[in-house]
Amino acid sequence: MTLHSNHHHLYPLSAMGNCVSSPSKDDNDLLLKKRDARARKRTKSIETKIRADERRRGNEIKILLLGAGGSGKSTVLKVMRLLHHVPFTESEISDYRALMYRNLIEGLHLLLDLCDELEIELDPSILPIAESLSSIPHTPGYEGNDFSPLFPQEVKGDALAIWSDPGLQEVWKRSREVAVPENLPYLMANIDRFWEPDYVPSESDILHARSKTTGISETAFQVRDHKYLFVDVGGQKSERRKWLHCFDGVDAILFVVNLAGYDEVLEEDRDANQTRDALLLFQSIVSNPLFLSKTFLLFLNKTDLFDQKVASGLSPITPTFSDYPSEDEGDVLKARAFFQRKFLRLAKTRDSGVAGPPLIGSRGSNSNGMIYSHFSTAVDKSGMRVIMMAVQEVMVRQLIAEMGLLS
Ligand SMILES: Nc1nc2c(ncn2[C@@H]2O[C@H](COP(=O)(O)OP(=O)(O)OP(=O)(O)O)[C@@H](O)[C@H]2O)c(=O)[nH]1
Ligand SMILES: [Mg+2]
Repeated sequence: MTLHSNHHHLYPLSAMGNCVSSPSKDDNDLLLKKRDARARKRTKSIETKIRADERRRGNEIKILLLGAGGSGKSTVLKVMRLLHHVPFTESEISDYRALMYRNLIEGLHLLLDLCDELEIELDPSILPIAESLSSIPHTPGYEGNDFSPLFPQEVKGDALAIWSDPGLQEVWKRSREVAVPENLPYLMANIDRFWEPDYVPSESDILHARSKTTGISETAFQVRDHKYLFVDVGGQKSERRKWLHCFDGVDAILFVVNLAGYDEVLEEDRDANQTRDALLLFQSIVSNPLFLSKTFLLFLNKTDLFDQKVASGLSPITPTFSDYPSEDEGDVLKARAFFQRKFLRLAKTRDSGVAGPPLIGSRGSNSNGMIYSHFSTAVDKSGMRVIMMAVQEVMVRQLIAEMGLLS
């Protein structure tokens, strides 16, 4: 994980502080301690500068992805991979096949559990099917060669029968109370394809597949003259304490928000509203002293789901955000702007480049970094192409500006 571990030659600097002669032993000790501390500080700042310089020479741009669990960080990375034609290996494709199955079965299992919890009754004729589906494993079987997961034929019929039950649809509508994977309608709509013997996941399937990130992973892309290093972390609460390990030497924070989470709870904490959690998280990151001079890219994501939700009139905003004007319920653009303002207000010391063509602020060495916000739909490759081009333009301009300052 550590990218630059070859700077040990700098440490003797701090030892130099010890070469002094002074009158009393106590004074001397104190003096030495102070000098040591100063020297250590100097060493650290030199190290940081050298590291930054080295990365500049390699034209490397390091972007840290942050945001709550399920907001879409890993999906942004997947779409980058598709946009830059980094092919998926045979084993990754086979993993995605199995993941589609797993997402589908886990999603249905969750809904069936919820039936009991919410005391919603299924049609009596469907009960034996529900019973048998509940007991099947999440993972498909494998037969013969390791790369072809086996999807049992009867599971598909059972899944379709359960999904069409009015009771289960009722549960689905109430599922935001417990956070059910929102890719389930997509999976059910495409179920026939998954069961074909020569099924290969499409790009869209890969973007819709859900797998929680644990730990920290780095992915590099070469885009013309620049190497983009994306650092992806898990966003669930238990993962957040690991974030600290990757705060060093980043050029920008890409903060992803599930915009559609305004009436949903966190998967790992049913008492917490997703948007409130995201606002608190964003506030703590954007005001972190380490990041004051960093560029922020704010992706207000899942705009597709958000727009549908707001326009449907079934998920009003005012019950959770009473400061939203009730006469604006159902107005997609006003609702988008409302939440965008909420996030940007937390970064008020920064200049903002809201949508539109990217702006570049004056950036002296102690000026605050810019914030650029985008409404994104990470599962939409062509929409993301435009956004990622704008991001790359901002980052390259920043690099050029910083190189001007360094030289
Ligand atoms: N409809 C829709 N689904 C999205 C969008 N962005 C992400 N998703 C889906 O949301 C789910 C979660 O996305 P991830 O990228 O895994 O989220 P994450 O932020 O990496 O989550 P953690 O790894 O747990 O922190 C996946 O099923 C994605 O397909 C979007 O813009 N629209
Ligand atoms: Mg992830």
